Amino acid sequence: MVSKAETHAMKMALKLAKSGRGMTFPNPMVGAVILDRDGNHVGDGFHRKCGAPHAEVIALASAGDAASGGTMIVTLEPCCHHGRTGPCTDEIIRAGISRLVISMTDPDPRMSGEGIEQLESAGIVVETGLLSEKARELNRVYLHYLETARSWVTLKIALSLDGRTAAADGSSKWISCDRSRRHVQKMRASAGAVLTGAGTVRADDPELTVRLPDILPRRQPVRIVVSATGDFGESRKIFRSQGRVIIAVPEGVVTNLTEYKDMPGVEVWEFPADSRIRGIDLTLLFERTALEGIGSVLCEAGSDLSTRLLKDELVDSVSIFTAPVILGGGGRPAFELLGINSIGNAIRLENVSSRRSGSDFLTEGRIVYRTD
Ligand code: AOF
Ligand code: ZN
Repeated sequence: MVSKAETHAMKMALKLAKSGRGMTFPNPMVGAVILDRDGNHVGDGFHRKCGAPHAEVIALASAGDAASGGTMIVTLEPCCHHGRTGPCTDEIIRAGISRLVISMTDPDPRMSGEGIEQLESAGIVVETGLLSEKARELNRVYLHYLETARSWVTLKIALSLDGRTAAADGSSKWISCDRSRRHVQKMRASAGAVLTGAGTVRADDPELTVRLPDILPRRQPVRIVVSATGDFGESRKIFRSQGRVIIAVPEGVVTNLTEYKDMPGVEVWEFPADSRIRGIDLTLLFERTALEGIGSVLCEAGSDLSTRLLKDELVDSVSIFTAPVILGGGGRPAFELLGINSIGNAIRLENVSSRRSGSDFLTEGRIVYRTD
């Protein structure tokens, strides 16, 4: 049984965990609260960034002696392994915690369910599963990485009411309203990287930076441009802007890229050329971004790249802005053919939320690919 005070404390721990957003990957966001024997809040903590002390250790330090005989409420099963830091289970036992309320178990393969076992053998009463759906949603990037070894990919699209991204001549400024565009800036600021295709770079010459003064990020997100040929036309803004820019290309086109390679902040990532596809294998790209510590990638691209991402089952969630504008059949579609011939094969979103965004609507949801 979990008390009201413990549920309240778990909500607080989840909120605390969020303070580490964008800083913890490939580790999870974790928050912990300590209540003393009488249920008073005597300590709390969260995981600030990868490599820094775990939430449990910080909470114990802030509670000091008051932790003895108390309850720890923590959003993730405490670790029992030596990673970059020592095992939290030892610290919890040493501090004399008598009860532990955990939201979700830890799928880290180094754990194999042993964290809880160790704590129980030390005589600590353990409750698991409180608000676990919330904890899993909070750590979806971490969970996804453990499952796939890839970054989480969000596809962002701005559409007219009739599902078009641009008029027949390609013009699209500005389909969505000012408020939605500001929201996109926030999405960029909290993403590990922003991804686009060379087609968009050639057509729009974008910077893809975060520009609003009130939401200046600690750092600009990495920008990634995928290209099959290394041809960016006359567009140079993205490469000349501040921050890190990655050009992802198949091996062999690098000779076209000498001009960019020497620009400050610009890197070229080469991937094996594959004659069956034009360009690179995007699965490899997202494995590499994950290895480089980029947990989530926001894709803002044209229909070619968006279609490929969906077809390759690499889109994990979508954020679609729908604006009160009609462009008609000549307008550009968001996707090319996806091989969906019947409604039964439609791609359906899960965990869908829909809300107003100025004069637009923002629909967000996950894409779960069928395994059958
Ligand atoms: C965190 N922060 O607050 C908790 C974590 O390399 P390490 O030592 O930081 O270990 C990372 C693992 O520790 C992580 O995969 C997860 O299993 C566990 N819990 N990690 O970064 C925390 N509680
Ligand atoms: Zn730990």
